[in-house]
Amino acid sequence: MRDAQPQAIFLKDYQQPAYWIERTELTFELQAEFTLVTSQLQLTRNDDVAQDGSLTLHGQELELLSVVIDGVEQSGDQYQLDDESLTLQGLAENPVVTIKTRIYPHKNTALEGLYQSGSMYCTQCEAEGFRRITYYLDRPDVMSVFTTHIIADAGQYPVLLSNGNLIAEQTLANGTKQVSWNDPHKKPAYLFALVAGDLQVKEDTFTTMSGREVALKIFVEPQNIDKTDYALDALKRSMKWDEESYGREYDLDIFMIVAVDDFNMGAMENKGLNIFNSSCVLANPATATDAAYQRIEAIVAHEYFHNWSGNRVTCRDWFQLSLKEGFTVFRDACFSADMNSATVKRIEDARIMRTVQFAEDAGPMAHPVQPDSFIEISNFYTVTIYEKGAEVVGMQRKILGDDGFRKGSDLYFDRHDGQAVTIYDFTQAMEDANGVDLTLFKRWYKQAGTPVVSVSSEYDADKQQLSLTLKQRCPDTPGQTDKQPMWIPVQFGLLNSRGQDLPVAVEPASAWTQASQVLHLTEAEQTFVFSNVAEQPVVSLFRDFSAPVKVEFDQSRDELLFLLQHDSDGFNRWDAGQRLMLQWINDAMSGNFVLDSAAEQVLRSLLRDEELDPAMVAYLLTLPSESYIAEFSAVIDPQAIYHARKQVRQTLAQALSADFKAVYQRLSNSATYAPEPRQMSARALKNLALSYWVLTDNEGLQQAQQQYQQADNMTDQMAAFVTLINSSDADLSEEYLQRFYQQWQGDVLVVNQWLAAQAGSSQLASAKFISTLLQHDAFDWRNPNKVRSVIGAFANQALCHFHAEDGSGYRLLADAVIRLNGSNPQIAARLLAPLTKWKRVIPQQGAQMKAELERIMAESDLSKDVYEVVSKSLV
Ligand code: B3K
Ligand code: ZN
Repeated sequence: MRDAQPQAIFLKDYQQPAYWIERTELTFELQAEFTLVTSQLQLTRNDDVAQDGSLTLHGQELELLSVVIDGVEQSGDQYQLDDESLTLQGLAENPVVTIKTRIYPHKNTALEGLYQSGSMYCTQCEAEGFRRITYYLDRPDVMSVFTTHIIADAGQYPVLLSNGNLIAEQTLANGTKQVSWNDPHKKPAYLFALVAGDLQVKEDTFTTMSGREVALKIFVEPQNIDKTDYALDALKRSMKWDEESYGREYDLDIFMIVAVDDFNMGAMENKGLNIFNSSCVLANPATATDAAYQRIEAIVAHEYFHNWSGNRVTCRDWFQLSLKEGFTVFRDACFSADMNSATVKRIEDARIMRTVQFAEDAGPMAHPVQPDSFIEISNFYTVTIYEKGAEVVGMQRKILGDDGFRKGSDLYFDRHDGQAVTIYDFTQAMEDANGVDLTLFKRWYKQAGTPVVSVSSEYDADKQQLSLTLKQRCPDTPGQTDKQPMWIPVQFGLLNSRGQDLPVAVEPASAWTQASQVLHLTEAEQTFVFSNVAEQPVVSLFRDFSAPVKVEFDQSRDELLFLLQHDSDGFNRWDAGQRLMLQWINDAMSGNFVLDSAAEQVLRSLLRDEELDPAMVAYLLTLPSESYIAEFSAVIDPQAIYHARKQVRQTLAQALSADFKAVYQRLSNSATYAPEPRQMSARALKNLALSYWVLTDNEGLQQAQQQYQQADNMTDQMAAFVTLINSSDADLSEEYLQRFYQQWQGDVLVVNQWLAAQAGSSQLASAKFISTLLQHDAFDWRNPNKVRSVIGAFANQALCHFHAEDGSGYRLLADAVIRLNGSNPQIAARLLAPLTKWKRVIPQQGAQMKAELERIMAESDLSKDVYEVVSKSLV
């Protein structure tokens, strides 16, 4: 264990800085062994805070070469230096400070600050990476105009990029090149970016709503130039969508994207120069699956949308992270819903909330959307900040209506353009634009944990009245007890016996928004009375996943089947089916699962319904995943879940085998592949049908081999590959593992999919198998994508192996975390999540998980990142 325990930082301690930085001029000299950084800062004293003429700048892993204040070089006794800061003294009101540092990008394995990815240089500065480049006020409320000069070898690094507009470019006599960029928009340092490399560019233009032409450029390594079309198209659609949906126009004359292979996250919204993990931007039909295309569309949009929600209006401090992330995820989700199927998108979002976010809420790292404290901010780029934050924005739209929400967002952007603000500035704009009081609603930002709503209903045939009683509670979470009731929007409908929605009138009328069919649950317990209800209806609650809550509502299997067939809300059709399937899986766990014929008929009719969106049918026929089932279990028994799910899956495959085969055949066609919604939807169902078909019929397996050989696209090839390697025929599995690698070993992104497919396989991925995979030439501990493809896929998907009874899976994960703790702490901490659930897993397994956490805790030199997650998990 480390000697000094890392300290928490608290929201309540926020203070403005002693100085603002008006202008920042940076010069980077990229040399083979190191980089020299000269930073000239024009400071202005902040008269709003008490002054003593000193200023503490952040800095980490820097070699300080010199400090000059207003032309006077400072001697070592004129400033204080430690591992994390540089404190200057005796500053005037508007001093100019020039600081020189030396840094070592090629030794930077944490991938924060300036580092090398393959043959190129790139940066990642959010949240606190800029302090690894130079001493600075590395906090988001300090916004500055940046000018950047880059000097590098002209042959090796012909492309030199930074934020804003190119203002000068020259080749110097000694074979070096110098370029200068200026970004006229004030921004925090976390949005700074620099790229240097021998890159090719794909170019296009976009004409904004006011008629300005913007140059669009995607820079990639030469071998990837044929993988840029889709991202460029998604970018143009995003730019247009943001103009139409939010009235937001792009504000520079150039927008650049760069693809890099070594990247901790998906992508980064640096002003005018987005940097992307190559897996989130590069695609062509032969190498990328439909899912990858959809991911690219969403992430390109997300980073672009940040230009307003994040860059123009930024966060005052990192406790406000969800201000930009929750809002931007909400915006990209609406964009994806508009580009594809809104219902399917909602199902996908709910699956993530219910598996990953609800799990986070129920674990030791549970935190509010606006946290009160953190040890390491990198640990707070979570599903709670992002996805729950997006749900909280979405609930405001449900409450205010689409038009009211747009008025609120217009006011927010206009009022705070160029500012660094808080989450409550966002809600204030919503309140002011609509004349509503969201005081109660704001509890969603401060209370951690997933609220539970329990429902009872009573129908009085004589009075033709239905009463619905809703009670809410929210479990204790670390540091938070006795939660207050939340404002929960409950979108609902009542179905008559023909499956149609009944018109309703609700009492109390004040708790009901008729236009959006939303009940407002704001108290611990409320009863809503519906009158003129001519027959006993089937109740459909939380349509469209209108609030991120758990629901306890004891509806019969017949009612669930009815909703699955008839609900006018597609989301709730799916939800009813999942609730039913969870019951089957529970039946299977207690050894008495039988598929009744009514359910079988309904599933069959769904498969035969050609009017339904095929992607929707695919979701309706997909069993809850093992992690989804785990979240609905009081105590998690991973082996029992695995076997029960497998049994139900096999039973469905058998009962519906002829239909799966027919669906497969109906949807197989020879149209040229295109990553467009209709085709993607058809492929989703076709490949789901194949995955069932192979379970019962040798013919299915042969078809999978044929599909593998004939596929002209990765979606079909990968779907066939996954079924083949998971077949019970070990020789067949091995044969296809080899064949796939032989074909694709030259394409790193495809090889990563190959790694993930086997590492996440319940059939293959024992800890021993994974250990062998870690020795493969295709694996590299320094590359986060590869670590995620192997260790991440293993610990999050191959649950029966991760939770092997002998503890080998836990040991493997802990070894990986210990190994990565030194080289890439962010990735190490992220990988840990599955172990943190130990208290919820059956005791004999949980104890072994805990022992591995203790082993990690006993390591010396734990990073802040890993220390925070492990120490909080062991409380
Ligand atoms: N804002 C970045 C996340 C950076 C995370 C740094 N640890 C990507 C995004 O959410 O758009
Ligand atoms: Zn984001």
